[in-house]
Amino acid sequence: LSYGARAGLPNTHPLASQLLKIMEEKKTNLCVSADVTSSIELLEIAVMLGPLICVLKTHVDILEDFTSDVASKLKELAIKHNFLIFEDRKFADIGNTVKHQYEGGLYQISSWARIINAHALPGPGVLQGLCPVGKPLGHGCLLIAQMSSQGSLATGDYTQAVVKMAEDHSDFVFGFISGSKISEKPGFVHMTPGVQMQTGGDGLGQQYSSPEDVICCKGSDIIIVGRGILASPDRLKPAEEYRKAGWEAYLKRLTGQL
Ligand code: UP6
Repeated sequence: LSYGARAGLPNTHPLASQLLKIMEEKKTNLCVSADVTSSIELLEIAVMLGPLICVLKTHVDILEDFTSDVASKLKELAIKHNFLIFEDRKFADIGNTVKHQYEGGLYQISSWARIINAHALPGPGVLQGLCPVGKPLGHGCLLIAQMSSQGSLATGDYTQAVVKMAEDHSDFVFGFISGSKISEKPGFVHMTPGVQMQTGGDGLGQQYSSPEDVICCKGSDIIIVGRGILASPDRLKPAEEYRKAGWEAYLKRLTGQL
């Protein structure tokens, strides 16, 4: 099924629907991972790459100079360029703690990030803490079902248990962080990190697959690319190359030329 067709299915979460529509309209399944330490640089990335991406992923706690003004500007850019903001916070604590981490503290993540993610490790309590904060705001959560890092313990039965937890909480969970498609339910969106044109690793456990492999062979929906784009002095050119590679891999999958 095309992204657009999946957006219109009755069981698709409204946020997944919005995301799939953006992907179809902008012809992009690229999420840029804006792993920078300066707020100005983060905003520059959003301005420059906004038109090419469906999602901008942040790690707000690596910024050295975060203010609520940065979050407001990021929100404006997300509206202007039609992308969603994903704070890659990887919540992994008891419900009461993650609730505070999501809505409070220095970052007030729930006031600006449409998408967050969580580990399923603590059990459903992690979602019971996050959901009452995010759901009324129309936000959604991805569960981390697999990781790209070498030796990850999120495999096999664990991954299957995560799929079950997502299905049981599909009013708030709309997809997964995973290396491949792990649920047959077309409303769930799969996002995959560890993507570069050059496969290999980074010497710190990261392992890379190509856009073609991730989208076409493994059946994921969105490629998450950080250093593959950020390491280049001219970020626009590699971003467009990744957008094109991801989109062509999707078209190839759709037309069955595997
Ligand atoms: N990320 C992974 N692997 C996972 C989950 N998340 O790499 O299993 C995140 C990292 C980083 C980005 O925290 O922000 O995706 C990947 O960046 P890179 O493309 O520069 O390796």
